[in-house]
Amino acid sequence: MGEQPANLVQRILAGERRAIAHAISLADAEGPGADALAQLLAGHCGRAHVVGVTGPPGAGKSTLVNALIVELRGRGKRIGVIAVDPSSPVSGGALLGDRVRMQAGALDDGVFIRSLASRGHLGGLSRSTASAIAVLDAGGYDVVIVETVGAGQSEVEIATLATTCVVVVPPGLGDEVQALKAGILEVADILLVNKADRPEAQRTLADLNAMLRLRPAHRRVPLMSTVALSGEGVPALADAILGRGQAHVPAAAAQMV
Ligand SMILES: Nc1nc2c(ncn2[C@@H]2O[C@H](COP(=O)(O)OP(=O)(O)O)[C@@H](O)[C@H]2O)c(=O)[nH]1
Ligand SMILES: [Mg+2]
Repeated sequence: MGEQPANLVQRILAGERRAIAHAISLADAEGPGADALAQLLAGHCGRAHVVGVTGPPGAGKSTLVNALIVELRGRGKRIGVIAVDPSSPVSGGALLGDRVRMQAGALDDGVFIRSLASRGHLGGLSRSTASAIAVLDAGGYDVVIVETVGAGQSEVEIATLATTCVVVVPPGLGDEVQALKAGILEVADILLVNKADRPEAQRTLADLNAMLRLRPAHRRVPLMSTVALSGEGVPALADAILGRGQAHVPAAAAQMV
């Protein structure tokens, strides 16, 4: 890798952006250096709150992640983002440009965004995603957000990696909610209807609410709504996410690397 892994790890722990970027590239390439690095990093992980954001294409996940970055930066959190969906890249808040530009200095230092190609099995999170989470965790990012396209298996995988899994449901899914529900209910820590500005959103919220009420009380998860485009509902979502604290240490992140 052109540098001793132990040295690279020291630079990651010091929060050096170039070292973090390099380490994620190594992990992504799954080359010879990746395993050694992963082993060295494993002991420095488990501090970050890993937030999975999953759901069907077009639900507004990337837009929501942008809005969450702005909200969480405003609360002084350092944010790492891994987007396993190169089709709609997370921009770091371009959609909420003015608010972000006002804190551009802080943004540069406190936000690290990286897209990874989704490889391996269909829609799946690759092993390199777990490694990238570990790098950002060790690099001192308080919240690591992972955007993945919900496609069955990847939802289950993100649930094993994430402290908090937010399943984003677009309005108007109708019958599709029926099909989705088994999968999403198993993995969701927070169920979120985005695009709440759309008239069909009320119906979708009611459907999901009815579905949740059939569950035993201890298996009901919060049902929330947002307009990611305007930021409406995002502070409440951030409260709900952060309120879960370190619900569990994502040991899988350390083990899978
Ligand atoms: N009306 C409305 N459109 C939204 C909202 N959030 C995202 N969108 C739009 O939905 C489309 C898909 O958004 P994107 O974030 O790329 O979805 P992703 O595929 O789930 O990441 C884009 O055109 C967004 O501008 C919202 O809250 N309301
Ligand atoms: Mg996206």
